[in-house]
Amino acid sequence: MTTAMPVAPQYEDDRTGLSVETLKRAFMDNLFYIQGKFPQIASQNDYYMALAYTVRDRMLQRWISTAQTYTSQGSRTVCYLSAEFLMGPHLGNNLINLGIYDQVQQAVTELGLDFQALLYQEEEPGLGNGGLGRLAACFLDSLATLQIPAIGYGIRYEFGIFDQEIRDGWQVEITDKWLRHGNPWEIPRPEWSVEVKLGGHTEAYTDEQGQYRVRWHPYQVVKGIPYDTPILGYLVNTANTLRLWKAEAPESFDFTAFNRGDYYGAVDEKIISENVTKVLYPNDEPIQGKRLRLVQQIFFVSCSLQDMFRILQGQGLPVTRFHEKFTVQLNDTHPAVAVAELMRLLLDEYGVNWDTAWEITSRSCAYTNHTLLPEALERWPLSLFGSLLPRHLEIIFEINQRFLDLVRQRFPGDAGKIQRMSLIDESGERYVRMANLATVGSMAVNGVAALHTDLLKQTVLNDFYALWPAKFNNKTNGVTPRRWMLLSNLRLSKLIASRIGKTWVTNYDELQQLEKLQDDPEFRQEWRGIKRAIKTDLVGYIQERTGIVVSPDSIFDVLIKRIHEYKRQHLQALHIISLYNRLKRDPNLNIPARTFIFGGKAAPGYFMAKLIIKLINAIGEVVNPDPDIQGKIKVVFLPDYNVKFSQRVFPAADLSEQISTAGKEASGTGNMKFAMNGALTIGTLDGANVEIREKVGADNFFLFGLNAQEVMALRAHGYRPWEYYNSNPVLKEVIDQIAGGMFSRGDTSLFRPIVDSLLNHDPYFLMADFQSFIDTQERVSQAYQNTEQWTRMSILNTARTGFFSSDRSMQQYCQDIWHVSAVPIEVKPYDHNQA
Ligand code: 4GP
Repeated sequence: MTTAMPVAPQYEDDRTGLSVETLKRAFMDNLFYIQGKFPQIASQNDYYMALAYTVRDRMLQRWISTAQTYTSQGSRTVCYLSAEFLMGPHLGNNLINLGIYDQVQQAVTELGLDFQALLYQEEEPGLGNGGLGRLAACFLDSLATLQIPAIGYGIRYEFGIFDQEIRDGWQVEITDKWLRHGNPWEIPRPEWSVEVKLGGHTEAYTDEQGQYRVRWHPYQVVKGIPYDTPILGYLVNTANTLRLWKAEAPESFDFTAFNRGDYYGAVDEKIISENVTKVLYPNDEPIQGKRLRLVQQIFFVSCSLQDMFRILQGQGLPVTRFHEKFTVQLNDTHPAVAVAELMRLLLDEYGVNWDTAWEITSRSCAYTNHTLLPEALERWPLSLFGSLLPRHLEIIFEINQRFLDLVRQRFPGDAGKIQRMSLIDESGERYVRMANLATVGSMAVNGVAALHTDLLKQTVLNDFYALWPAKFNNKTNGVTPRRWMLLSNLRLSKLIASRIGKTWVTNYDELQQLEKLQDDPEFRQEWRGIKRAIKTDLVGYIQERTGIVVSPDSIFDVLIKRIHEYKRQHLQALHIISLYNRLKRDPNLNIPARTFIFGGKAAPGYFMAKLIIKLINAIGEVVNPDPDIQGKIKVVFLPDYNVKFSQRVFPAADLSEQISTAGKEASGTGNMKFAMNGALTIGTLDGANVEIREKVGADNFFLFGLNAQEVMALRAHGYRPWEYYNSNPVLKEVIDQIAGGMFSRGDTSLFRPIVDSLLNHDPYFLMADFQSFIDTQERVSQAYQNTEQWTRMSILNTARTGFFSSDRSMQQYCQDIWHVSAVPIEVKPYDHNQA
């Protein structure tokens, strides 16, 4: 019997058409056929889902055509390995990139629904902590827009970064159940599942050709299932893939246990396996001993590399051409075990010899460092590493031996160097040093801002730089203009487009053309009008979330980012108190009103960071209701900082706080988003602030504080923070007030840890930078009163931040590190009956 292929229905007009009428019909169809609902009983989430599927349907043609093209052309592909992808809500971004934002808004509105509310309904995938994960998301957007073949590989955490609530001024962590209503953007691909081995022991043997080989007998096997999400470029046909791995128990294992009659054992196995991708680890906490975290790393790395071999072989290419087909970017050290895993796959699974395997591995991998903080440099206790990855440890030993031989040859008799450069830290308990592994196994190593790369070369990786200077390069971060301008600041984007056209969205340097408008009174007025309208929106949001009433005419002075002592949120707290004291003494002080807006999560185990949140809220409690200061200061801590939230805040800021201790912030990317949206920066010479200041001009940037050299010198010569306390009455008063219980209802113990830290160690030099910060804030207040001049500076900030588009970053990676080029995609109408 022959079975005829089913014939696809012929639509009168394409079911993925873009006319408003087709969109409306598709939306109602999806509500009916996918959600199984009709309007009378549909929830807001049903409507959101119907809309999301309507949009996804319009992306699939591009997605499939992209995959077909890459397959048929065997395109060289960037594989971006990252333990975090902080994508933010997909819907709005996809509408922008498809170019159908206006039509869809119209269709939804004509159906009687609130378009903005539907956009806001999306539960964002919080699969990252902060900068590093968000950077990965911006990079994917840019790669697709530049039509570069790329796959983002990561982990599909069931629970992303916790949601934050503030109760009685304290942070409370709530589990992030982002998947509870389903995720319309992903497609599972169980047919491409792979298995990852863990634990057990290895055994050497000789194969038929007389070759020395190693077999690994694992204790446990975990199955990885890929979930794919399309990543669409802006107004191009390219739709790349974000492939996230979910862990499950392999069926074969369940069955063995089941057949033994051990039903519960089988179920246990399943639970243990599924735990692997349960939860994202918050950073800024010691990772030592977090076995599951190491399991997550090897899990997603192994899944991803095996997936690449599947693709390679699917294209009929030999494994020895791996490095020609793929370039593997390691986003920090979290995926650094890729060096050992790629070696293992080549040696043990594909029988390649050591030298060839090493050649392939070290020509495939490249490593991006994101932090100089010593406590954040990953190292795994050797015992833990060996018990989980016995074969990888053997391989790492062998890499190390060969590598140290090279070092001895180049630097004879330098035992210190050998000790520092070894992949194994032997100074006490033994550790595997992941940054050293990544550096040795990579063809390129980059920092994320000019200063950071310099410091990397001079300090943390200095020995490696001396050995391989050409390996090191800088790639200053960038952010995508699609999400951070078009989507989050549509009003400003439209104003810009009305004057210089629309091509700036992908040629960001074109924003420079705004410079000629800096003195145009009408343009300035429109510019101000937009800022004020956005601020007014935020006023409503602040009131809704916190109950605090603020004025859109005050300076919106914003500090949003992870809470960390090096980022110095508490320096701003000291500033607020000093300003409060001045106003109490002189209520008629001639300064503009300020709204101090904070947002950010603290790692759940980071005591000081959580205490800083409490301090900020405690200051607000005292200051906000005080009638003496006539509303001139308001302190707001907005809870649950995430991508969705930040899209409201960046465009509303007048002043961007980038006040980390110089030498500590690798780059920063929030600093770029603020400046693009016309906020002026007050900042130290740290991370990418240095380059932002260079680009926007020193006159349009409020610089304060010690630079990185000065910080190092002060530390080296013996820093005595209490001397600043003793000699500066303003600072002394502020510290005494915190210590004396003024913000803790008389409790002198609550904020003691902050006070003690500042007076005795002050590892982040707040005391040293205090006066400079206060003076510079005073300059900000004066500058704000000259409205025309401020507007001019704001326009110039936007006009001169073209460099900070992630399109530029990605172009540089493509040219200097990856050597890949664009592959334009042609979309052929899909013939349902041909496929
Ligand atoms: C961050 C850095 O702290 C930040 O300066 C940088 O802009 C960002 O990476 C992207 O490069 N690091 C992390 C982390 O988020 O988890 O180490």
